[in-house]
Amino acid sequence: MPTNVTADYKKAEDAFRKAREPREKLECLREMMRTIPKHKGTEHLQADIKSRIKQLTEELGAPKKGGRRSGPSHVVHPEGAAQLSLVGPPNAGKSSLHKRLTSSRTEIGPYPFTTHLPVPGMFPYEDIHFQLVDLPPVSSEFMEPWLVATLQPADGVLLVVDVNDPECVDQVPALINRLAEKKIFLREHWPGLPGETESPPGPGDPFRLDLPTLLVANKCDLDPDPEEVKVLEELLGLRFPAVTVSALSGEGLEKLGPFLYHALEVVRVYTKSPGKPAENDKPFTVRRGDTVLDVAKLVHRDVARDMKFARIWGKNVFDGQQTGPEHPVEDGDIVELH
Ligand SMILES: Nc1nc2c(ncn2[C@@H]2O[C@H](COP(=O)(O)OP(=O)(O)OP(=O)(O)O)[C@@H](O)[C@H]2O)c(=O)[nH]1
Ligand SMILES: [Mg+2]
Repeated sequence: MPTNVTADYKKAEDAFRKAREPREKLECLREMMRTIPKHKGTEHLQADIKSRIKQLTEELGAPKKGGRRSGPSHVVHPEGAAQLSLVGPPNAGKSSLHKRLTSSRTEIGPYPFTTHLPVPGMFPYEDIHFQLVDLPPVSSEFMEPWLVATLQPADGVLLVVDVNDPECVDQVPALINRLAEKKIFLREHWPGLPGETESPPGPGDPFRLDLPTLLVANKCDLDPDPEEVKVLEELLGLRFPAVTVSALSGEGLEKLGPFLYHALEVVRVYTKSPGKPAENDKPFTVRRGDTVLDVAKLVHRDVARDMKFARIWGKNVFDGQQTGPEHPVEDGDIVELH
């Protein structure tokens, strides 16, 4: 990362890191390209930004000069409390899990490489949803080139393996390496779990992507030894949090929702209008540390812009307490935006 960049460039890069929406990311990339000092020291970065702009423009389906786009979009617009990608070797049961958890119609097959395109689906947990994206497999021989773009909006990865398959000892490291070559790093640390982040925060390569990862040991109906996944991790020197499940019998799947909810530090906020009861059925979801303003942004851009103050009912406030936009919200808070 060249140090002699301008404040404007740094600002654009910060915005890029924070942006979740693919479209917003594209705007930030364009701003990075506009503001980057054009000299020898930034040539690499300029090339990197350009190729990302090209890739994302194509993925977002901006029509080409000829009028039609080249193929289906591979970028899934994030929805719900968080977006989790199902990554794994061929035939591990990613699609079976997706179907079971989200009631999607993703294709399942007894042979490898059944899934060819990303398939989104919503996985309900209590009164919220997590978005699960079913993906084609990653193997030592092949990874879809667009997968890199598809993974960008993800908040985390469910690394699905079939521990009964002896090949997974080779498949998992191969998959981790393939992704790492594309600057995508599967991480053991989740924000809501104890432990240190492995990559130091602060400036670095704007295009590296660190994804908190849960190891999902599938097909436990075939070998119900709960130690199997520990043996695998031991063997491979991995320390991902892990769950043992069966997409077939449903065993162990009840652990997924609570895990994601805690590990991602999801905070549910219910909004209400003055003089009316709270809308208790459909919370807005943010993350620990997020503020009243972040909630307002989810309600509507104009609401966020025009908001003066809020009244809050919840655990850490007295009933109807008046707060400013920067007040951090707590899970279960009821917020009235003014
Ligand atoms: N016994 C058992 N079989 C399973 C389980 N989950 C998936 N399978 C079977 O494993 C095979 C592959 O399942 P898929 O869900 O298509 O696997 P995938 O990981 O999506 O495969 P690709 O799309 O090719 O990467 C199918 O025959 C499934 O029926 C499970 O929990 N237990
Ligand atoms: Mg599949």
